[in-house]
Amino acid sequence: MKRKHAALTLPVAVLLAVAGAVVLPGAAGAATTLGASAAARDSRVFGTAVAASKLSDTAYTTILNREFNAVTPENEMKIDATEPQRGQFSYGNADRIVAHARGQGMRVRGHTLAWHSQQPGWMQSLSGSTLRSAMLNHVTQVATHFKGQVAWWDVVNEAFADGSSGARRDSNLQRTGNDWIEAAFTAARAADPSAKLCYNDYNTDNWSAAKTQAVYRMVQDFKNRGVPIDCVGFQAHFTGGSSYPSNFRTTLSSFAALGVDVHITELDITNAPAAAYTSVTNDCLAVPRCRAITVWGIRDSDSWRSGESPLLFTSSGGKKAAYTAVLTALNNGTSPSDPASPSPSSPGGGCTASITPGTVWGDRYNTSVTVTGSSTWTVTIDITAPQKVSTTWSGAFTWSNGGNTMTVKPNGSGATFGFTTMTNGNSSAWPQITSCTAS
Ligand code: 9MR
Repeated sequence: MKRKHAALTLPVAVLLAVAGAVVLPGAAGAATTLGASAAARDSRVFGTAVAASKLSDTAYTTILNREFNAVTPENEMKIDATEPQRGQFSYGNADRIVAHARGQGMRVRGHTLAWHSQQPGWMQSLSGSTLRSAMLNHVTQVATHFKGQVAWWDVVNEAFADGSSGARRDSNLQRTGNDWIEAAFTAARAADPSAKLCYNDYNTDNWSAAKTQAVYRMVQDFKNRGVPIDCVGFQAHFTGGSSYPSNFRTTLSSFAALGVDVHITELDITNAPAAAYTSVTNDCLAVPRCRAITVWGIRDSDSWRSGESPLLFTSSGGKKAAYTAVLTALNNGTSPSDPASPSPSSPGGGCTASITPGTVWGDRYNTSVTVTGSSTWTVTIDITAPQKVSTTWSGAFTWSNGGNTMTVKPNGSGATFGFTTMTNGNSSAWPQITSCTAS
């Protein structure tokens, strides 16, 4: 896309920038790192999972220190790490990560105080009221140890069942009584009143999934009853066969409407398609209460699913196309609460065309475009070869430039049209609106 942009004549480039339809890469003021760019979008953070064992790897810390402004200890704050023997706490590795983060001015997402998994043997063998009080003591001790150093805690992790039941996950903690989650939140609030307290889960990204709806109802209930919850984490592991859902933005905005912040907490995507990473980033930017994006590792070799190469940096530390896509989306991004945002109805060519990314499959993805400012419009969009549009809807489409520039006019079905693009092996480009002209 850079080559295409460089070929634009200056007046066209200026017009497009003014219209808010396109911000050119490298435009004045564009940030050059993920953390700095997220910070410029209404003080968001861009974080990564960090392993204490890698803090001695300078290739790793060079990227960490340069790119990120938040960290989540990948395993070092889990129950088996922090209380390996009952009543004996062990904070060495977690403290090392916190010290590194603080030394770099990064914030820390604590992960996690109460979870059915990675319990030490002694906890696995407890049940009933003994387990309940051991769990609450753990929450209190760990949150107290890190008081003032952890900005957000994943207080409870993964407490809902997969599938269509919408039920709680069966676990020794769940069997202590349905109120174990709110008890954990109340204990965490008492131990560290200034930390933001989150519920965190996976497979809760699709708004229509039963699990998502069940978590939503729990958060709604907590807010109604005054249980101290401040935020909800969406892991966004689009790996292992799970794919990015086109209604993710609806999920984020619906939870935010309950009065909680939302975080994308463990993002990774199989083969790191740039289009899907762009969509996730834009979804967060579109929701003012989406305060954080965290990727689950730095280089592909750091990933828990390294075979799927799902992260933003290659194993040797190079920036992947997905990295550039995320940085570009952050730099182009607007947020309703961002005072620097261009007005969505800014004039330019007399109308504004905005892209909403749709479903992404392995070989193709959907895009829809909504035009505001005029009912008689002409929108031009560039597709980068070898990508090719295979299906269109709700507009009158014509083609030029060997089939890679499309011109769209209204066809009587409204102001939103859409199309499917085959990636044909190139998953690092995405459609670019080059003009919107009212007539
Ligand atoms: O990435 C973590 C990996 O190193 C651990 O072996 C694994 C053990 O359960 O946990 C991984 O992190 C998980 C996170 O704590 C919670 N959500 C799912 C993550 C991936 O499994």
